[in-house]
Amino acid sequence: KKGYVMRKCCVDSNGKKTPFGKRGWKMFYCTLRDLVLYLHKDEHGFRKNALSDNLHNAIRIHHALATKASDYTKKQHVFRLQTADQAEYLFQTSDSKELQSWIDTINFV
Ligand code: I3P
Repeated sequence: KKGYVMRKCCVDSNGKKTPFGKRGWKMFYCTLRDLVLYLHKDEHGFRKNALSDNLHNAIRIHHALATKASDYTKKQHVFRLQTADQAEYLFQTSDSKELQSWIDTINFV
């Protein structure tokens, strides 16, 4: 699965709240492959910058859980991703169909 999403970091992989200044929403072109969610700047950049992209913006989704973020009311079509290493992210998708599709893809790969 692939597509544009907005991402917000909430909790870092050390289990601590993401520091102020790093909790903004950022757009990425997201691809899911081999239990890793790769966040690229855009759909072209990810070939050229594959290595640096992958090092900095890869989220391992083995034993991760995606759930609708119904408690987050500032934006629509948002899901929460909790990873095995305690990190937590919010992802905004384009519509309710995409929301469910990302959740199912992440949870049932
Ligand atoms: C964050 C940015 C986010 C906001 C977050 C801010 O600032 O304004 O949009 O989250 O609020 O910290 P920065 O870009 O400097 O990191 P919301 O959109 O959810 O309000 P937060 O501190 O409550 O997470």
